[in-house]
Amino acid sequence: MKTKTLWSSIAFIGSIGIANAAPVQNPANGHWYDFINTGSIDWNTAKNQAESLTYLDLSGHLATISDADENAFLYTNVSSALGYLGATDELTEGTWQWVTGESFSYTNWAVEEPNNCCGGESYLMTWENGTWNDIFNNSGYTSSYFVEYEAVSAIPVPGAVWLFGSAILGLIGFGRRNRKQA
Ligand code: MFB
Ligand code: CA
Repeated sequence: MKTKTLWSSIAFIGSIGIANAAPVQNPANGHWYDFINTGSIDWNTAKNQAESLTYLDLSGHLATISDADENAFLYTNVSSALGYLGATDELTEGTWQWVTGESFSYTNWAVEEPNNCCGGESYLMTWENGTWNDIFNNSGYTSSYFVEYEAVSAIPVPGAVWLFGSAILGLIGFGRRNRKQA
């Protein structure tokens, strides 16, 4: 093999390591997930980046984990490498919150975590075995994040729309009752 060919092969193989694969869908909830390796990133930048991404018209956010199945799906089918997840206790130390506002009930902390180590760690990351660790915003431990794509459902419906909707349903119900009586 010529030296030049050898070097481009090595460069190509090297690039596979940081190439980002296509999102994969979790059949359990229909959401899509991806592992984005940036080379270097802090948690807050990863959060902003994830929220600027879309896939199939679905909005991205740092992945949030509801249960053991979702955690296992991520670890098994998306990546077993170190990456940020969408939770923080930066507002109140010890009170973890998902970036989406979902309830923080399921956890998969590694032994002795979260330990708020070394002056304070407030951001969530995975270890290679899918367990969780609290880490600094910019620790250098990971340069990657997990993004989750789903339809945004949290758009508040104004009260007037509900009133109008119930009025229409009321009219339909009234019409039906009248027909039955006739
Ligand atoms: C440790 C972890 C500890 C801290 C530290 C920065 O692992 O166990 O809780 O997050 O990293 C090496
Ligand atoms: Ca920790």
